[in-house]
Amino acid sequence: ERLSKQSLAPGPLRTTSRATQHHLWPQIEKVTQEQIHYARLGLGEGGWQLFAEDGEMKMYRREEEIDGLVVDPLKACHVVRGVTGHEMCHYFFSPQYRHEWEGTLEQMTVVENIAEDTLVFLQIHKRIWPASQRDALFWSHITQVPDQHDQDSHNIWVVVNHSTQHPQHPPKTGKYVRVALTVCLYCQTLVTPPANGAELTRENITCKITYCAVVNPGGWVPASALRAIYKREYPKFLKRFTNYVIDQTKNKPIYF
Ligand code: 6CM
Repeated sequence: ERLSKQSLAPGPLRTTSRATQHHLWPQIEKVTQEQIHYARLGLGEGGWQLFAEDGEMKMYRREEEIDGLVVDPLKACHVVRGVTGHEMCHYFFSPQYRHEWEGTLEQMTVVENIAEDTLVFLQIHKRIWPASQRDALFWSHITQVPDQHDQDSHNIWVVVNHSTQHPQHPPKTGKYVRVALTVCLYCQTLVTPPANGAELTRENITCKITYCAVVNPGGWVPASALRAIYKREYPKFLKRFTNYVIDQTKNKPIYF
């Protein structure tokens, strides 16, 4: 009964979480829908340039500046065997694993638990030469996405992170520069059913990942230094994160 009601509900997000009661919900829903749309757009239009490639992982950026600050949008595509999109998103969203894969992190605090699918994080990142140390305050929302072509499918999951403010955590001027970010991890699980009705194993599943990020550094960093940092750090992040999820899930039951 509950399921049929959910699939008849209008609009692309069908969450029943208590996050819908929070004052940030209209923004969370809007940004999440925009990010899903944006992740689904191809690389055809928009002048994306490939800047890093490693096996099936491809990373593209568009050079953009606002008031002299580099805010290059990034879009990465990857294909990872043996894991589901739900597993990918679970490890990306959940605070208990973050220190294990997020290499630029110094400190992380959950400053508000809005709902089980929606948290507000305050993160202090390691200082990377020659930039000043950064912090980031953002809400993070995990949700299942109905497939455009198949409303009954349950194989797409997404996590969206987007900067916000919190009265108890204003920027610490003079100590950290606060970055502004919008990040989306969009994951689709593809299943190749085994022949002769054999049991489904991790060999039969593949996860198609799209990762999009726009980070405004919040304060001046020389453009060439920042682009060099991104060129090194984004591929490092995506490889480390996906290998971490492969490693964590390999001996566990598949979590669709
Ligand atoms: O998406 C990623 N991580 C998520 C969980 O931590 C989340 C975090 C985004 C933080 C983005 C800010 C990174 C700042 C890194 C320090 C660079 C300092 C100098 C340059 C100034 C901007 O969405 C993975 C993020 C991977 C980033 C490379």
